[in-house]
Amino acid sequence: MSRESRSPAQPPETGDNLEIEPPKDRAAGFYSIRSTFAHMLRQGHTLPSAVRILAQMNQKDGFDCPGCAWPDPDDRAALTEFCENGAKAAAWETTTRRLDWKFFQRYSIDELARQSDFWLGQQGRLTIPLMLRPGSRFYEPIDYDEAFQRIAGALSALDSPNEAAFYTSGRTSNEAAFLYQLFVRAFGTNNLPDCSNMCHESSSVGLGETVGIGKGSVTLDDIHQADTIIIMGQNPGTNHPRMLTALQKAKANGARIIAVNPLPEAGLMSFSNPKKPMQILGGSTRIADLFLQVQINSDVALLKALMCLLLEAEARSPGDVLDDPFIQQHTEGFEALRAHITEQDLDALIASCGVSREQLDQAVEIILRSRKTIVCWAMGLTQHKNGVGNVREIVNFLLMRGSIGKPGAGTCPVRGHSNVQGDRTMGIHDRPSKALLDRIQEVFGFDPPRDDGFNTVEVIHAMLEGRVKVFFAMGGNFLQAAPDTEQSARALRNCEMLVHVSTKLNRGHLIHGKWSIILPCLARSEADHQAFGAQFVTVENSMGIVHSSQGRLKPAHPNLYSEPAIVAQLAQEVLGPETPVDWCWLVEDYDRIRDLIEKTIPGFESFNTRVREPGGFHLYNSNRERKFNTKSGKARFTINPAPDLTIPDGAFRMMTVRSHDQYNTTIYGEDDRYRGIHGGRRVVLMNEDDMREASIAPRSLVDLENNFGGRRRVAQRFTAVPYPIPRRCVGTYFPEANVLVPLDRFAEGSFTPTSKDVIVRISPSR
Ligand SMILES: Nc1nc2c(c(=O)[nH]1)N[C@H]1C(S)=C(S)[C@@H](COP(=O)(O)OP(=O)(O)OC[C@H]3O[C@@H](n4cnc5c(=O)[nH]c(N)nc54)[C@H](O)[C@@H]3O)O[C@H]1N2
Ligand SMILES: Nc1nc2c(c(=O)[nH]1)N[C@H]1C(S)=C(S)[C@@H](COP(=O)(O)OP(=O)(O)OC[C@H]3O[C@@H](n4cnc5c(=O)[nH]c(N)nc54)[C@H](O)[C@@H]3O)O[C@H]1N2
Ligand code: SF4
Ligand SMILES: [Mo]
Repeated sequence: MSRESRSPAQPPETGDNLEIEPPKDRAAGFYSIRSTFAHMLRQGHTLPSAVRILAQMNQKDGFDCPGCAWPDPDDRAALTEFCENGAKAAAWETTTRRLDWKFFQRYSIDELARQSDFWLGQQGRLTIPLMLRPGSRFYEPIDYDEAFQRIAGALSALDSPNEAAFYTSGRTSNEAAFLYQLFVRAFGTNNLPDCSNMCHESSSVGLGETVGIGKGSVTLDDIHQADTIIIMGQNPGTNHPRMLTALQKAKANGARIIAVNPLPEAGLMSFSNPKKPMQILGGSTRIADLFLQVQINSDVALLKALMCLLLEAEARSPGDVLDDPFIQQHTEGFEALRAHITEQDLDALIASCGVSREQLDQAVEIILRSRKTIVCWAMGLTQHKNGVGNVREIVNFLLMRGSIGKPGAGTCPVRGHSNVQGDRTMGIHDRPSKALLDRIQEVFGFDPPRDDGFNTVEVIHAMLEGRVKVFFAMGGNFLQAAPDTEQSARALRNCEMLVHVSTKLNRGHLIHGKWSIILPCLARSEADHQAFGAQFVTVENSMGIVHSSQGRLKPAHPNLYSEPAIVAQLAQEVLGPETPVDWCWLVEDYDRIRDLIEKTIPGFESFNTRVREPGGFHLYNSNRERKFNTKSGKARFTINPAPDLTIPDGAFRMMTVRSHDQYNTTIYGEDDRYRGIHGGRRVVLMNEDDMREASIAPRSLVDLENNFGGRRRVAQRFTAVPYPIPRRCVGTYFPEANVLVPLDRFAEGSFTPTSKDVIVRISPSR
C-alpha cells in the first residue's frame, strides 16, 4: 500500500507490513537458492527458461553478470557461476514484461510518480523511444531518428559545448564507453560526470597519489593465498556475494579475517556456501576471526592505533615488524609518518573508534603473524569527508610491512557496478589525464577540450545555476543516486533537455526538463546484431581483468538499439561532416571499435585477439611489480589527520546503506533478510540505549532532519528499529534517505558525497 508522496522526486511511503526479527549471523544457504529462483519466476520465466538464462551468466562464452564487479574464478563451475543477487539482477533485466505505448497513454508522469520504486521497476522493459513535450504530462512515442535529431537540435542551440553534461552509470560496456567519451570530446566538453564520482572516486584519488595507479593491486589468487584479509566498510554478503566463496577458500588455506564495520553484517560473520550440499543443510564457514565494531568514520583512528601498536612492537623487536628493505627501496616519507604516529595519543584513538584495547591487541597479533596482508574496502570508507584520507591511511598501513606487490598481499578496493572500472579505463572522466587527451589528438586528429569538466556535485550546481542546460545520461538513475534529492530534482528540472538511455523505467524519468527523452536500449544479456553479425562487448572487473560478454537472449523488442549504436547515431547527427571517425561504420563490427581502443588506450595491445581467449586478459598493474608511477617513482607514506568526531548534543551520525533486496536505486523487494527487516525500507537502525535516552519507542515513527549549510532537509515517518549499532550512529537505506545527504559536504580531493556520514536529529514524528 502506498501513501501520497511529499514530492515526485522521492519514493512514496510504503512499509505498512513492516516486520522485524533479530539480524542473521550468517549469509547464503538454502534461502538464497530459493530466493534466486523466486525472482526469476516472478519475472515471468518458467523454471527451464530461468535455468537456461542463469546457466549463461559469467561463463566464458556467456554474458557478464550485470550485478557487481567481483571477478570470476578461472575454474568456473558449469551452470552455477553466480550468486543470489546476480540472479536478481539478471531476472530484473530479462523480465518477460514489456512497456508499450498503451502504458504511457494510460499513466501520466504524475500518476507514475505516486508509485513505489519497486512498482516502477516491475512494469517491464522499455521498448520504444519516448518524448515528453513542454507542458505535457504524458510521454509519447517517437522513433530513434527523430529523437537523435531533437537531441542534436538542443545541443547545437547551446552557446558552448560546456552547457551540456554527459553522465555514465557503470554498467556501460567498454565499446559504448569509448565511443561515448570520444563523441563528447569531439563535441567539445569534458563534462563527463559518472557514478564513480559518488562511489570509489576517493579510492582512485587516494591510490593514485600514493601508489601511482587508481586501481587495486590484488587478483583472486592473492585473496586465496593471503595470510590476513582485512575487510573495511564493505558488506560483501549482500553487495559482492561471490567474494564470500573466495574468502572461504582463503580460510581453507589458513587465512585470518578481520572485519571492520559498525554493523555485524551477516556475510562478514559466517557463510554457508549454497553450492556445497553439506552447507546448505546447516554447516557454515566462520568468516571473521575478529570483528571490530567501529564507530562510523573512525577508520583513520583505528588504522593509526594499529600502526602505533606495530611501531611499539618494532621497537621491542627491531627488524621483525617493519619491512625495512621495502621501505628503503620503494617508498618515501616513512620517517615523517613514524614521527606523526609516535605523537598520537593511543588512548584517545582507541576511545574514538570505540573498540576495546583487548580487541586491538588481538588484531595486532593477527597482523604480526601475517606475512601477506590484503585490505579490502568499499563505500564505508570512500563516502566520507576524509574518504581519500581513509584510503591513504590503508596504503600507509600496507606499505609499512611491504604488503603491496607480492603474492597474497595488496590493495583491494571492491568496485560496485560491473564495468565501472572499465568505463574509467576507456576515458569516462571529468578530469582526464593529459596523456589520454594527447593520445586522442594523435589518433583522431582533433584537439580535445583541455579544461576539467564537471563531476556529479559540480554538475548539479551548474544545472541549478543554468550553466548546464542539456543533461544526457548513459544509464543510471542520477536523480536518486545523487545527494540531496530535492536540490537534484530542482537542478534537473531547470534543464532545457534531459535524455536517459535506459533499460527500465525509474523515478529519474519522471522528473523532467523542458523536454525529456527516453532512449531504450538492449541489455547485456541480449543478442546484439549489427551489420557484420552477432557482436559481443567487453568489460573490466574489479581486479583489472578485461573479458568478453556475449548476450544471446532474444531482445526485449526487435527495434531496440544497442548502446554503441545509440552513441554512433547521435554522434553522426550532432557532429555531421566534421566528425573524426565514421561512427556508423564502426558499429557495424565492434572489432573496429576495439581496434581504436587498442590505438588509444595503453594496455590493449592485440585487443581483439587477447579478448577472445577464454576468460580474457589481465591489464598490466605496475603495483604488482612494485613499480609506483608517482613523481619520484616511489610509493608515498602520507599524513592524514584523524577527523574530529564530535557531534552536537542529541545529534546522530547517519550512514546510508544498501538492503539485500536492491541494486542501488533499483528495488527488488522490501526485505533485508540478513538484517531481519521485512516488508519496509523506511527504517532507521538505532542503538537501543540511544532510543531509550531519546524516549523513542521501538517501532515508533520518527522524523530525521538536518540543517547543513543553512538548508533544512527532512525525511519524515521512518520506523525506529533497535539494532546492534554503536551509540550515536544510525543507519538508513539509500535512496530513501538521500533527501538528507547534503550536496556540499563531500570528500576532500574526490568530491564524493558523504553518504556514510550525515549528521541528523531524530524526533518522534509529528
Ligand atoms: N546486491 C547489490 N550489489 C551491489 C550493489 C547493490 O546495491 N546491491 N551496489 C553495487 C555498488 S555500485 C557498489 S559501490 C557496491 C557497494 O558495496 P558496499 O560498500 O558493501 O555497500 P553499502 O551498503 O554502501 O555498505 C557499506 C558498508 O560499510 C559499512 N560502513 C558504513 N560506514 C562505515 C564506516 O565509517 N566505517 C566502516 N569501517 N564501515 C562503514 C556499512 O555498515 C556497510 O556494511 O556494491 C555493488 N554491488
Ligand atoms: N545516499 C547514498 N547515495 C548513493 C550511494 C550510497 O551508498 N548512499 N551510493 C552511490 C553509488 S556507490 C553509486 S555507484 C550510485 C549509483 O548510481 P547510478 O549508477 O546512477 O544508479 P543505478 O541505480 O545503478 O541505475 C539504475 C538504472 O540504470 C538503468 N540501467 C540498468 N541497466 C542498464 C543497461 O544495461 N544500460 C542502460 N543504458 N541503462 C541501464 C536502469 O534504467 C536503472 O533504473 O549511487 C550513489 N548514491
Ligand atoms: S558476486 Fe557480483 S558479479 Fe558475481 S554473480 Fe554475484 S552479483 Fe554477479
Ligand atoms: Mo557504486
